[in-house]
Amino acid sequence: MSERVKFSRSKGFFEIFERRPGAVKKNMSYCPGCGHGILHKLIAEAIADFGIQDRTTLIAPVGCSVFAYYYFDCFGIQVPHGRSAAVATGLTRANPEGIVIGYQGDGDLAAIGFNNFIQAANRGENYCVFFVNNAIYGMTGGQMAPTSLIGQKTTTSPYGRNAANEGFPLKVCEMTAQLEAPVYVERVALTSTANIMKARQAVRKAVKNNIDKKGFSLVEFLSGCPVNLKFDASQMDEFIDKEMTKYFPLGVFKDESTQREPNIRPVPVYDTEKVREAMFPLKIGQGVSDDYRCASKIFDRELRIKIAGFGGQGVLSLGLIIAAMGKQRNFNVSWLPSYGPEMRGGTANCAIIVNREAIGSPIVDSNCDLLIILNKPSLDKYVQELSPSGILLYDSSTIETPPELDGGQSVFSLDATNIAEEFGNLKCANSIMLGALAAILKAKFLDEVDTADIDGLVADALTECFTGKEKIVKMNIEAYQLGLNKMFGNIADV
Ligand SMILES: Cc1ncc(C[n+]2csc(CCOP(=O)(O)OP(=O)(O)O)c2C)c(N)n1
Ligand code: SF4
Ligand SMILES: [Mg+2]
Repeated sequence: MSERVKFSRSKGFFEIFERRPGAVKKNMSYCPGCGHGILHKLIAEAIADFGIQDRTTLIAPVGCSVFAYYYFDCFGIQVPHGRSAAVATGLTRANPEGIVIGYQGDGDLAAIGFNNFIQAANRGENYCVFFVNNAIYGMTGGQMAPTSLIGQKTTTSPYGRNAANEGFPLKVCEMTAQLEAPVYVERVALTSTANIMKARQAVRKAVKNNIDKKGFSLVEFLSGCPVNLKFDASQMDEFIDKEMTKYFPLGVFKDESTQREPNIRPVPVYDTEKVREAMFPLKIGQGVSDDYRCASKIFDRELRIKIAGFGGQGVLSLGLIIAAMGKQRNFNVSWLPSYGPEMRGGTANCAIIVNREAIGSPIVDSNCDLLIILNKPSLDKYVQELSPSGILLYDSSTIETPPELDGGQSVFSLDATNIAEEFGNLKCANSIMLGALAAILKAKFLDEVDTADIDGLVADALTECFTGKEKIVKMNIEAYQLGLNKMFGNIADV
């Protein structure tokens, strides 16, 4: 006997569910009587009928519908529990021509993902959410959901949900409809044929809104989970129609679909040059090519730097400038400030790591390659962290006695605070120290190319750190030059 297929499945589904592991490739994974299968069919039909398969992405949640992408013949993405709205936002913003369907259960949407969901609704993101309210956590074996009814027994509310203990079931449609942005909010039920036909219309309306860029649409589906609620299929429908609808009334809560104009957002920028311009403001001095990487030996391995002084001496901003220099030359950098009581008169410090490879930890508490110290308490506290081959640079206007070191470290000093005072701005002591550091690097550690590059690089980093503050940038470049020249003088004297 030959097999004749009278009704084939919608074109919105794959013919064969090849992505399903194992031998079963024709059936879905849902239990008999489950609402997910019915809703899948309505969505698949709508996608096929609107002819949008090639530009639709269905976001599968965590929950029983986690494998929705096995079935729908469109783009599919499976996201962490509750993160549907965040991913939908990225998808719709990055590709405004795409159709995005967020498919979520009550645990996924109304518990772990509620903030993501409500914020996306409030922003009027252009996508549609299909919310399966089966009043239970189906996948994990029947725990109480935010939408479980008062009195409903679940594995985590064995005596029945009690408003005094667990609060009231969340009315997601009612809450969403209160917001300005959403265009369409409706609750339907996946029970009788008449209800399913209404649900079908609701699916289509939401998808059409998405096609027309009308903004955020939500359809809530009262849906069966006969396995966890311990009903047969007809008892399940009766429970939904008689009990659930008492608390979750069906109907349209908001529909401005016809009044709304398309919601057109600014076109996203993919131009890498524009992104670079936005991240790195206009450069002063000589730029270098994008892929330039410092070739001097000193950059062959991770550089671990600590800067310390009194709060207010510009310790943290000096660290930021050095980190910006590394960033501008395509290094990985970390900058870890230490705040707290130290900002009120004690020692403030920051750690900077510059590395061609990934940085494991931003903490510098040993093996420090470069220690820049602006006051005596910091010297006492951090000098033991210097590596045996490290460089110590300290401010001799605040530290009178040079430290005694027993290893092969290099020690340099400059009376930066005094110089800053003469210069007319004490706040510039940090840039004077930066000049001193550049002089040391140029004289002892950098090759010719890096030596020629560093002044321009400092200017670029200052411009980045003080965006839009041209006078401050100019003043700090002058202070840097002053420190550089004085330090060169000191090194030459030695
Ligand atoms: C971060 C995280 N927390 C918890 C879980 C466990 N978990 C998996 S599914 C689920 C609830 C699913 O319920 P619902 O969203 O209502 O979907 P249903 O299965 O009922 O369709 C939970 C809590 C998880 N997978 N990930
Ligand atoms: S456990 Fe419930 S929600 Fe999950 S597939 Fe079965 S009936 Fe559907
Ligand atoms: Mg559920």
